[in-house]
Formats: sequence, structure tokens, C-alpha cells
Amino acid sequence: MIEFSLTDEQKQLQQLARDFARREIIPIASEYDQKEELPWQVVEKAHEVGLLNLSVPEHAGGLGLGMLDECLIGEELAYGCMGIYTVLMASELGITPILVGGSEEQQKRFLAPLVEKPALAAFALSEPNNGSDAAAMHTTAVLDGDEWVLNGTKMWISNGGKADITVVFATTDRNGGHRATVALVVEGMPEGMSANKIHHKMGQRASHTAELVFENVRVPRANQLGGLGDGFKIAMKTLDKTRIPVAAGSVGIARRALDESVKYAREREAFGKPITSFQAIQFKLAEMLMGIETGRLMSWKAAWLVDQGLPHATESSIAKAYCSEMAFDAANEAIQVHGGYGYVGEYPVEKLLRDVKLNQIYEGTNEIQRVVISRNLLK
Ligand code: COS
Repeated sequence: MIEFSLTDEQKQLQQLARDFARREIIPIASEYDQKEELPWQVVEKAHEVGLLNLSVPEHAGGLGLGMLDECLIGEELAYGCMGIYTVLMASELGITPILVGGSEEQQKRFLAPLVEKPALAAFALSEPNNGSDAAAMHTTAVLDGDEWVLNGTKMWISNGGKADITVVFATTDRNGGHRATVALVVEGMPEGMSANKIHHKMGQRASHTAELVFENVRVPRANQLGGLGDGFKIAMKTLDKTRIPVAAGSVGIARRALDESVKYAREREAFGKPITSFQAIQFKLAEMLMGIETGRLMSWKAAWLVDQGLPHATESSIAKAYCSEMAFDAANEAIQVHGGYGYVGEYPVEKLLRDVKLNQIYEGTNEIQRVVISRNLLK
């Protein structure tokens, strides 16, 4: 059976997120992009209306929403602003390893506080000198009695330093490869942990990105997710899931690019007619819609597989790579439709292009998605 219709609850969630984007995100998106500042009031409002930390399970007091639900919401948030989307959805990225590798006790302990108040989670895997080769991490974890002692630097961490919990991946033996990795939940900013904000990003500037430095940071052993040596696999299983909302967010950006293009093209005249009457413009709009519909289907399929408990790594990577490239093209063409006006901040389309570039890089570059897809194809 194939079923494309949404349940009433899903339609309500979608509408809630759409209204939220229109009321709370779109009016401030440009200002916070320019200020390079995380709009904390949006986090508070998202918490208030139930759009924050969606994947916290019911046994930890959350809504326990599924991946398709997350995609519906993610598309709407990204339509408003991809940077603000990243603030909210990077929290889901921080929660997911706890769902993947944490015990029920750990899920309750770490996740229940994330629904009680406006609070964020973060995921710290990449380092200054390794991103794609995630197993080659240099951050060390050394056991001292009942505590792990963390040393090292994590890089490009969304919500880094702002999050109430940060899942940090570290090695217990630099020569041990992925089998010597652990996943540790760091609560707040313990002694020895510091965050340095990364400035002058090309886009997604309302999202707070930081370098995290750990100097002899002590983490209780009870905060270790899974077993010794499970860290890398927990990270991989997490990304297999969280790349799907990135795809959905990309669809949201592409939809915004199309809507802005249609609006402008209807108003703008050339050669005595609105530019919508020219095929050069019509075909660009048609291409955008073709990409949006195709990309949404792929992200929904990947999300459906997750919700069914079926293997989803290949589909997740296809959706992430396809949708981020499709959305990049849509944003680029939206600028072309706007001509010179598209190149300046007066219209929202130049921001779409700056923002969407990151979708081709974070949660695994699109080259890494092709590694995943081809390895799964050939194995
Ligand atoms: N789920 C579960 N297990 C996985 C897995 C997955 N998706 N991918 C790999 N593994 C397991 C393998 O089965 C293997 O286990 P065994 O040694 O027990 O057989 C182990 O992990 C190592 O796998 P592999 O040899 O394939 O790992 P590589 O070092 O070659 O790395 C890639 C694989 C490149 C796919 C991985 O490093 C990656 O995804 N990199 C990108 C990281 C990323 O997305 N960073 C973004 C940070 S968040 S913004």
C-alpha cells in the first residue's frame, strides 16, 4: 500500500509550524542574519507552542514525534529561515545519540529537562583537523575512577556553548580507530570547557556555531552512552537519521525561492509585459517546482523508513544530497529571476543562497553522502 496523505495531527503540526515561521521567524530573519546572533526569544516561543525538542520520547515527558513529523515541521521552519531552523533542529541532532545509544534511565535524566524549559542540545563530532574522516578524532577520553577526563577541541558545533547538554565523541586510544571511541553527555559548561563563537559565516548567521575546547573536563561515567567502543557507531546511526530533516529543510528553502520568484516575476515587467510571460522565466519556475516535489517525496520516503524501523541509510543520504543541491539551484535561479535586485539584501533571495550552501556541507558533505550511497550499493 502507498499512502501520501497526512493524518489530521500531521496537518495540524504542519500548520502550526507554518504559522510560527510566518509570525515569529520571517519578520526577524534578516535582522538576526545581519547581527549574527541567535534569537533566543524564538527558542522560547518554539518551546511555548511545542515546536522544540520534538523527538524527546514520551517516557521522558516529550511528544516523541516521528521523523516524518520532524520533516513536516523542518520544511516550514526552513521556509522562514534556515539559520533559525538549524538552531532548533541541531537540538534534535544533539538528542538523537541519546535515543540511539542511551538507556531509558539516561533518556529520562538528560531529555526530561529539555521539555520543561526552553533549552537546547548539541552534537560535537567534528574537529579542527577532521570532519569527513569522523573516526580519526583526536579528542581524548581517559578513565579516572568513575569519571572520564576529556581533552581536545571540537569544531563547527551548532548551539555550541548555548546548549544544556552536548554529546561529545572522543577516543580512548588514538591508534584504536572507531573501536576506541566513546559518546559522552556533557551537562552545561563544566569547569575546563569553553566555547569560542565562529564569526563571519557566509550564511545561517542566526545559528550559533562554536569551537568547543575541553581541558581536563570531568564527565561522570554514568553519562557514557552505550559501551566502550560504541561512540563512532552511535554517531553514524544518528547521522543516518538526522540527515533527513536537512533534506526537508532544503525543500523548505527551495519552496521559499519559488514563492519569492513567482511574486517578483508577476510584478516585474520587461518588454512591456510581466516577466512571467517569458518562457525563460517560466522554465526556471517549473524546474524549481520539479525539484521541490521530487525532493519532498525522497525525504518523506527516507523519513517513513525511519518511522517503520526499516533500514534507511542510503535513502537518507540520497535525500540529503539531492535536496540540498536542488535547493542550491533553486536559490541560485531565484536570484537570476530577480536580476540585480536578487543580488542585494533588499529581497530575501540572496540570503537563501548563502544559507543553503551549508546544507551541502554539514551533517556530512555531499561527497560523503555519495560514499555512503555507493558503499551500500556495492557491498
Ligand atoms: N550505521 C551503523 N554502523 C556503521 C555505519 C552506520 N551508518 N557506518 C559505518 N558503520 C560501522 C561499520 O559497519 C564498521 O563496523 P565494524 O568495524 O564493526 O564492521 C565501522 O562502523 C566503521 O565503518 P567504516 O569502515 O565504513 O568507517 P569509515 O571510517 O570508512 O567512515 C564514513 C565512514 C566516511 C561514512 C563516516 O566517517 C562519515 O559518515 N563521515 C562523515 C561524518 C559527518 O557526517 N560529519 C558531520 C558532522 S555533524 S555536522
